[in-house]
Amino acid sequence: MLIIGEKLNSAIPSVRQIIQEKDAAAVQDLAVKQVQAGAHYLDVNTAHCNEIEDMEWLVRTVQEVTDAPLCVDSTSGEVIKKALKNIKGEKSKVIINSISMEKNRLEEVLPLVLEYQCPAIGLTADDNGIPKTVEDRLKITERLVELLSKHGYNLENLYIDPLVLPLAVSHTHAATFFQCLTEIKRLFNVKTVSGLSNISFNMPKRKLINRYFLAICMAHGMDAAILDPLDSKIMTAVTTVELLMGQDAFGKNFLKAYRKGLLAD
Ligand code: THG
Repeated sequence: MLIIGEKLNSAIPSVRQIIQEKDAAAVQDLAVKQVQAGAHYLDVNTAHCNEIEDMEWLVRTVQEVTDAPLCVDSTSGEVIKKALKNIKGEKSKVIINSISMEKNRLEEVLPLVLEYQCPAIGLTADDNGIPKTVEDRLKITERLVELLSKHGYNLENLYIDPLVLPLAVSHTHAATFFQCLTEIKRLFNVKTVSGLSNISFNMPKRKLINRYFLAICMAHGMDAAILDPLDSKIMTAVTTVELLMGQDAFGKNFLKAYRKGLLAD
């Protein structure tokens, strides 16, 4: 599974502070540690700061210490454009997080996805918000898939995020999400992705819930997750589920992690 490290996000108060203070060493430490812990991509988000200027600084600062590709997390076309301008290597490796069927994203962000032919996360939302039912989320997925393929976009680069809603709001929200994962793969054969934390909002033992949620998502074929790779228990869950699902030939990765002392009980 593709791991997108979530730590460089200005929604986290301590991270917001180091971005505002332009503490390059602290940002670079978080970047390097996430990659060492197994992140394939680093999510970058400055929405809670001076979004445009701070995105430019963050992208430049992170790239000084790692070649890991970035997942640019913003609703604004201007911000994503600024991030892409400052990418050192292949711009077509950047994951654009995100597009959706919302008018502003179609006008501002979709043209960038098409121009750079980047991988992109497509949210199942439109100007009416996040639909409640599986059917309505599949309808938005269909509209996104049709629109992108009409413009010649390679659908292998599309990650649909069916948007998880809190269990505390409805006890069926996780089950709905799992159904979306299955159906998106079956009907459109595109990849899927999710952030984890929303599921446990307003519940105790959030990390515990997030971890089991991730394991069930993986069992439903989820291709990527935005998570905290510095949480050794969640990374242990990823390694163990991949082993159990037959995705780890000869248990090589599991045994390697075991020998390095990385597996938490
Ligand atoms: N889908 C898409 N993009 C997203 C999300 C999504 N971007 C933002 C968010 N959801 C994913 N990113 C974060 C970043 C940080 C935290 C949660 C989600 C967070 N971190 C705490 C910390 O690091 O201190 C706690 C981590 C933990 O408890 O494990 O809260 O859904 N497309």
